[in-house]
Amino acid sequence: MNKPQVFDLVIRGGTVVLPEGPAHIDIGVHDGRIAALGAGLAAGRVELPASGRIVLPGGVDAHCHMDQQPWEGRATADDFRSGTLSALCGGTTTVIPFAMQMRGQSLADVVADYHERARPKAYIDYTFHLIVGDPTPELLREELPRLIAEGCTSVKIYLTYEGLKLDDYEVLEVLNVARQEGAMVMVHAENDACIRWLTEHFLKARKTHLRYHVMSHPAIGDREATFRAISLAEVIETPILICHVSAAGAVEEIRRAKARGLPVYAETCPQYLFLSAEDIDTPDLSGAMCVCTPPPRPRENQPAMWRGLLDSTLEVFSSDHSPWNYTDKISGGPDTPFTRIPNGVPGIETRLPLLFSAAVNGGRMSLSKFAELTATTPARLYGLYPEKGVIAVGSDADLALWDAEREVTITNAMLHHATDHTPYEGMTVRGWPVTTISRGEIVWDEGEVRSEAGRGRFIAAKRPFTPQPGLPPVLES
Ligand code: DUC
Ligand code: ZN
Repeated sequence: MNKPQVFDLVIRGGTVVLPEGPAHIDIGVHDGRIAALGAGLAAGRVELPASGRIVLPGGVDAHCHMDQQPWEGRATADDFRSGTLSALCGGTTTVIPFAMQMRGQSLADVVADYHERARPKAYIDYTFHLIVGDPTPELLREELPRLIAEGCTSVKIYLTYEGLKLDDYEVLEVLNVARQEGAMVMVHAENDACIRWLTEHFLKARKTHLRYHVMSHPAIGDREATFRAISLAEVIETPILICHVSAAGAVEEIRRAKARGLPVYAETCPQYLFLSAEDIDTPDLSGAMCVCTPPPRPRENQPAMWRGLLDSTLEVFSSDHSPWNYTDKISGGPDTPFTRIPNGVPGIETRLPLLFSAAVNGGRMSLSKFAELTATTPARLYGLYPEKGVIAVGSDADLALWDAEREVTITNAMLHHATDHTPYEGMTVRGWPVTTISRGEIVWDEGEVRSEAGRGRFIAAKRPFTPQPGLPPVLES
């Protein structure tokens, strides 16, 4: 990239988190990209002083839900306007929500509709994961390869959930297309029969309290489903990523698979580090704020999640932002049974500050590791790197300036999502993103939104893996 005569923007004198470590340098921006990195850069048309600030790559939130189809008549609170606004106020500059196909729907229609929903409203850049809930022969043969070629290069599948779950045969079919197309397959790995059997058992016994949500989604079921997903991917010889890993047993299966050299990747989310099963088991219904699947596990499970993050068994840290209103969660009144509570917690704006405070300021994690988990690795695994996820010459100028010392007590009132609660209400964190820059534009600065809905762009993701012609060699012989 040629150095321009005058930069559009110079971010001056911050501690800039490069892949090799932090450096005290300036960042010169031209045409929305990083044009130069170095000390003493020439003046820019706009100068942004950053001394005392940590400059991180803008976050890539690779698992978040917004404006998804209603669940039992209840719509998510966030559309692309409030969802992406909340993201950028929390230091995130790229989001990857889900275009969700359920049984009987055309995935191509769902994706076309999702583009219409996102285009006029998104504040920041985005691409889509494809949820395949109905892998018909036509979808596998035509739609899926076409949508992957058009820039949605990751596919999510479910091993549970009515209307979405695939059986093992269907999983193999999707994995095989992904292998041939060089796409990533993300798996929601819970054991469906366990969940259904236990749920029925509890309901028959009139055990409807929230705590039975946790008990009907046992961690051993996640471990089994994780091992099964890994095994099916091994048959097809294709990479997979296990989503929202919640429990020690699943972490162990992933660690073992990696040790065997399998291309298995994994993600965890704030709710498995900062919430626990005890938060759900409340005498009133307030525990519904923490109901999601897989559920947060007993508190003693949390150290295993931290170990998984720190030793890179879990290499992606996403929000799984699922913006259900609390009022909708408990719309069945004081006796709302656990089965009637929409699953999911909001967290797109709090994802990065929660981790920064506990991990970086807590002395567990370097700044470079934080950048890797929250931006660089998700960008790589989902075909957005090096445009997104890294501070490097030529990359998009997607950046967040952090005040590492700022203490903030989280309240729902200060957040920018449209959801009526946060499960992190009252938690105090140290470290907050005070300025966010998207493609060289300052979009959030010291509490002020300086951006418009609709400026975000769809990013056609590259194929993260090399397409493999034909069957895996072991099946050919
Ligand atoms: N679990 C999911 O799998 N997706 C959305 C929310 C949730 O809790
Ligand atoms: Zn999700």
